[in-house]
Amino acid sequence: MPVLYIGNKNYSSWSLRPWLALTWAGIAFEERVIPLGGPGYGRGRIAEIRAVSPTGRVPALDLGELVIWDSLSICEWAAETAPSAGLWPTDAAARAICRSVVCEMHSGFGAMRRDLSMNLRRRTTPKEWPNDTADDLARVDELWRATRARFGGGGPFLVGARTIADAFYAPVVTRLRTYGVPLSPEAAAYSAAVLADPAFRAWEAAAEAETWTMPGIDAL
Ligand SMILES: N[C@@H](CCC(=O)N[C@@H](CS)C(=O)NCC(=O)O)C(=O)O
Repeated sequence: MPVLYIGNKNYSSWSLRPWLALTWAGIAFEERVIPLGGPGYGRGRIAEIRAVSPTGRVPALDLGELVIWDSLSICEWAAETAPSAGLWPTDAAARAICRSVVCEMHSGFGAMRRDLSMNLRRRTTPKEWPNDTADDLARVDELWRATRARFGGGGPFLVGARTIADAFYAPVVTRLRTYGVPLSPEAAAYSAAVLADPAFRAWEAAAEAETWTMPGIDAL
């Protein structure tokens, strides 16, 4: 059975994405959590992770004959392994937009990721963000509104039904909740749909039960 190596569920945003995609696709897998933090963290030098992932980072999916690293590659493998699961939309235009918004997340939003670390258990009050972070947050709201307005007629997710795009923005939904970021009504409705998803709720319950803490992130 494939083994998905992930970080702490409270903190590891990159791990949540393929975990959702595999779960939504109904692919059986075993998960193994490796705690983040400690010596080598942030440099891909945690020894326990380096033993299972060539980058020293999670997520990594061990298929026995090969290891797939990187959140997006694992989601792509899930889409190819379970083509009928609809992890990418069948409509070509919706699929192209899903890939655009996934790539935008995978390669961008650096300021938001710097200032609003994923921390599922935490709640803070709204505050003023640096300009680059505020720009990222405004772009997220705009991206969700525009995608839903054009493609979201068939359901509550970005292009209606759940896709890899929703897996990629699920950690962002939790960040906006953690840090009390004000949302447009459309973005708030989209967030509520993600937060109500049964697979997401299972991950969240496990995160709440974890006892590891990363004090640096809790101080942000
Ligand atoms: N581009 C990678 C990023 C993976 C990543 O940065 N993972 C973090 C945890 S969320 C990690 O393993 N950090 C350990 C380290 O940096 O030492 C992906 O999409 O999978």
